[in-house]
Amino acid sequence: MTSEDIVLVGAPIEAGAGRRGCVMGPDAFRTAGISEALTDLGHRVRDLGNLAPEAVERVSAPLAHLKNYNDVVGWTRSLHSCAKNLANDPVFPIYLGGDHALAAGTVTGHAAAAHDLGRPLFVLWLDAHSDFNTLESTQSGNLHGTPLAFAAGLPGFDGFLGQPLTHPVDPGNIEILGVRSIDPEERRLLVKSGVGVRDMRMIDEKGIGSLLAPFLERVSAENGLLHVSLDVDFLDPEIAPAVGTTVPGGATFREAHLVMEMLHDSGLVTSLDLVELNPFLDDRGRTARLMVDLVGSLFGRRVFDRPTRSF
Ligand SMILES: [Mn+2]
Repeated sequence: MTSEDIVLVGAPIEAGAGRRGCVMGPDAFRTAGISEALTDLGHRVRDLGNLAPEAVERVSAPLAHLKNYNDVVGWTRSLHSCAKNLANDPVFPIYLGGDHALAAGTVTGHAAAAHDLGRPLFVLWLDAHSDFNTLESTQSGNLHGTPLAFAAGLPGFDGFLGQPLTHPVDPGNIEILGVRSIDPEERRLLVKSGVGVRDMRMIDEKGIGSLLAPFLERVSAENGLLHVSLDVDFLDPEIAPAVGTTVPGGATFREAHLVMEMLHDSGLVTSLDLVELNPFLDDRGRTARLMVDLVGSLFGRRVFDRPTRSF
């Protein structure tokens, strides 16, 4: 596979979020020039258009407070199949969300494909939240708070694919970076599962680069595949207002680009989610453009390249 073949898959799901607007996300990424930005960097880009949720016969939610359960199940199934198929092609898929519930399908699809390839899948979750609630532990009932728990194989999610998840991601291969809002029960589940959690305080104390580097070394040492799931709310709301779940104190412009440049330099990333962009809340497209700029850094653009000057 060459990194030149990038496919864009729109997933206009908003059923997992607490407020409407993410349905416009894929088109906002397109309007912000995601294809052009990647093409300008020398990559070949194919936009597959928008996916639709699989039609599922009405399944009732296992618990009454879960919102839009049926819609999320349909999306999870179509995204799971799509991701599993794309992982077998020599392409780099970018999933344009849509809310973070889309990762229930993409991460598990890539995990299944990785198992068939005999390689471990690692997941870097860039997010203000850990999205590690189970169907029982979620207080809000918004399913975008649950995809990582599902992908890690926690119980209670058999309805998502209509069968038990055969190839969950090893929780020890998951790293959550930038988190600053975790529910008490989620925290307990994270600790018990052994997921890597690097919160903003650690970033302040150690620097984001020195937190990310050991994880990338481990992915490399174990010949892993690396799926990156980038939630808009990873970023500070001052620079990225277009998200329904803002939490103050997020990653800065410089920290976010450093992460993307380190990921590029590592050559390890094999698939990417861009989620929770809510264009209804944006300020003249600035969040969409920032997300596209970050994708540019992931694919080789150097924001902070300084030409050598002689004085
Ligand atoms: Mn999220």
